[in-house]
Amino acid sequence: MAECTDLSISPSDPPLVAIALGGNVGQPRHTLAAAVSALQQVPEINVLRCSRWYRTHPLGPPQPDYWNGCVIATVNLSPLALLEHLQGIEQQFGRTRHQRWGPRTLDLDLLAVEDVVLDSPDLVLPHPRLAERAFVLVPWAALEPDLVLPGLGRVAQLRDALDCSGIEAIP
Ligand code: A4P
Ligand code: MG
Repeated sequence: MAECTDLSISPSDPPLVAIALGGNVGQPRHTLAAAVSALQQVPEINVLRCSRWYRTHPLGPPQPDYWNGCVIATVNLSPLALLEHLQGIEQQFGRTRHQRWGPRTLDLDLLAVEDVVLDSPDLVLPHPRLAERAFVLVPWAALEPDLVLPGLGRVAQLRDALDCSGIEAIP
């Protein structure tokens, strides 16, 4: 019988994940802080670090500026189960889906789960558009500049390849 010797992944060694937060409807300062609390209240999610918040020019149709940030956590859930929690929290904060890239109270995107590469109908990892998004990479690189993403490279290197002029840290 084959013996399993790879003990690198076990329930006591949950994977590190990065989650992007964004919103531009209502009171984003309050919503983003409350979303971090909601994440912390999920027993399987342990929030380790949260970036500061950034005011960012909107990508997509004309709409108000966004507030964006990033959270690093360990998570004892499958990536799909985590995505379901994120979508549940979005709904809790009144998120509705009218228009792609349109205004929203809260957007929680799963950026990466360790070095998992996934291409399923409901979940793509790393997040498929992260390398084009300065509003994602600026907060993330402040937390994990040296993280290497499969097929993409270092987070800070990805940030440095983009125009970050529309991103302003909120005091
Ligand atoms: N999905 C697949 N992979 C993932 C993943 N890794 N994380 C699927 C999250 N979701 C993932 O997402 C659409 C579907 O993608 C989900 O049903 C899920 O199964 P959504 O949140 O419903 O739609 P969305 O957010 O409108 O689409 P998308 O393409 O994720 O938009 P983005 O890229 O999030 O852009 N401007 C600024 N300044 N700041 C922003 O935060 N955000 C957007 C939305 C537009 N402009 C912005 C900002
Ligand atoms: Mg989204």
